[in-house]
Amino acid sequence: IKSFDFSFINNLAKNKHKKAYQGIVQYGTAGFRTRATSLDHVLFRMGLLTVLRSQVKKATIGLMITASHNLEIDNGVKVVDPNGEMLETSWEIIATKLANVEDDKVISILQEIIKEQNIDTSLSASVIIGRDTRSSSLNLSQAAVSGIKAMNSKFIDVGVVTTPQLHYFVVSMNKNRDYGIPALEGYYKKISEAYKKIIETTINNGKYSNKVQLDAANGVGALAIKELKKYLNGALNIEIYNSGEGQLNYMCGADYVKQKKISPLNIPINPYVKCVSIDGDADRIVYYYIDKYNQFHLLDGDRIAILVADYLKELLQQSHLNLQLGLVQTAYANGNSTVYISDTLNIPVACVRTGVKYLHHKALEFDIGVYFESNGHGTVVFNESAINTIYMTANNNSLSSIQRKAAQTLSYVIDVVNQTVGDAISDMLLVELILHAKGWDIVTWKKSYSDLPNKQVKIEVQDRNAIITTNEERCCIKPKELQKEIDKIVTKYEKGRSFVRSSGTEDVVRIYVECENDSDIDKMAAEVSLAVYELAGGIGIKPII
Ligand code: G16
Repeated sequence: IKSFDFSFINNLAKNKHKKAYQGIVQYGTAGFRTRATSLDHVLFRMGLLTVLRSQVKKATIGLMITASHNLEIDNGVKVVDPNGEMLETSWEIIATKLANVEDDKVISILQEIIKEQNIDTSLSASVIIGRDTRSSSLNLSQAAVSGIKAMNSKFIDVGVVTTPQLHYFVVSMNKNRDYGIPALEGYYKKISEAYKKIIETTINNGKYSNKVQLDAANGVGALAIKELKKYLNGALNIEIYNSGEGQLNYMCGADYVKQKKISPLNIPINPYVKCVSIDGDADRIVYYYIDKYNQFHLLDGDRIAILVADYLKELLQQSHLNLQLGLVQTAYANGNSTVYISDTLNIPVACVRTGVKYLHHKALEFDIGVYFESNGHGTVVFNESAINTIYMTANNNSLSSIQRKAAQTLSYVIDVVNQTVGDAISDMLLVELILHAKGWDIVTWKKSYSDLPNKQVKIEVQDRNAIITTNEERCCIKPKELQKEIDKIVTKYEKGRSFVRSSGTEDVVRIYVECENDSDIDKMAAEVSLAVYELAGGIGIKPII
């Protein structure tokens, strides 16, 4: 093994970046995520690891410091693979091992990884690192840089960016600019130019209004949206709220709005005004509005997915393109949304476990794969041959103008979309251009189908790993008696469905329930919560039925 100064790395691991936290940290749904104060050694070690990953993949690897929807006190890191995907699962295990060993074992684990993965350590490596606006993020990024430098690797620190922007950087660095120019300017130009082109070519926009009230969760998305507005040049009228003056994700942001089904703090309550909330690192988005009776209406990831898939299907039909379109959801998707997609839209729909990494991979099986979690995390992926076919059709003068125009629009949609991962900003542009094309206001959009009443709650347990699920998380196999109990509860309610799973980003068990009658939903949620509390080692206040 050549080129690394292991005694120098060892010294850093044992002194400057020694473990300050003795508990286990796990690479969860979206990387490591826990209290920011426990993470310095994890970031240092992820700096070391990403250099090795870069040597294995012979490509640039990304490192994003964020705890996304979690509160300010937490932080975390997401590792981004060369194609903009989340870190490969087999390396999550390696990352967890490296993050948890004692300080004096760091070098031996590094050497083990190098041997097992057969890494040529003389190869040059490159890591790109970004961070969100949390007060802990700068120090943590410096810990990661310390690890990267100790491995003599090149790195680029792009500073404060959204998670999807970091993914964009990784892909554009690795794809030799085919995907985009690896600079923030390239990102904004790409999505805004394509957006403006589509808007300009649609004449009749019916009930559509280009005004959006946006809750930026007091996070990095506020900075990005302010920047985007310069490039949009008035093509979308975005009013930004929660732009950094308050606490990050506190009573605001996409997760809060989705879970609580209420408006966030500080957003003006004007009936029928289109509102959106994004989360702390701007990779999730939900829409909502208040009606004249002050009732709250949510349009979440399920509805965004349906809107997008329906629009793409229309464009494929108009352009006579025979490309396979499919949609991917998780168990959280509302039962009525799944029925609507398969029975009304006639689009194949697949279900995978929670985590965009799983949805992304499944979506790649289609020529055009739309994936969204109901929490608003998702995007569209187009495979290479679909992209080529679309471009060829758009430029084929022997075809009808309708055919060509639809293909042309599709080609712009490809550029609006950040295909690397769910991106609240590019998703918002996508939704807006579709609403504009259809001439819809938010109420018309909401009317396309009705959701089943549903609720999500969280329960604290002694050990969240006590819950083990199968069948894309729809069935709990451990603790043994829990699924039987859930089955008993759901049969009492018309169209009842429920599942439980341990969160990979918070120290809780998540519970989802849905049924036909709104009046039953709280009782059903309480019953399942109690079953989890009693059978899975609940702590804190016991749920009351
Ligand atoms: C992350 C993942 C999402 C997942 C969410 C919640 O989002 O990227 O795919 O839905 O966590 O995961 P869990 O239910 O396991 O806590 P984010 O926006 O927090 O990075």
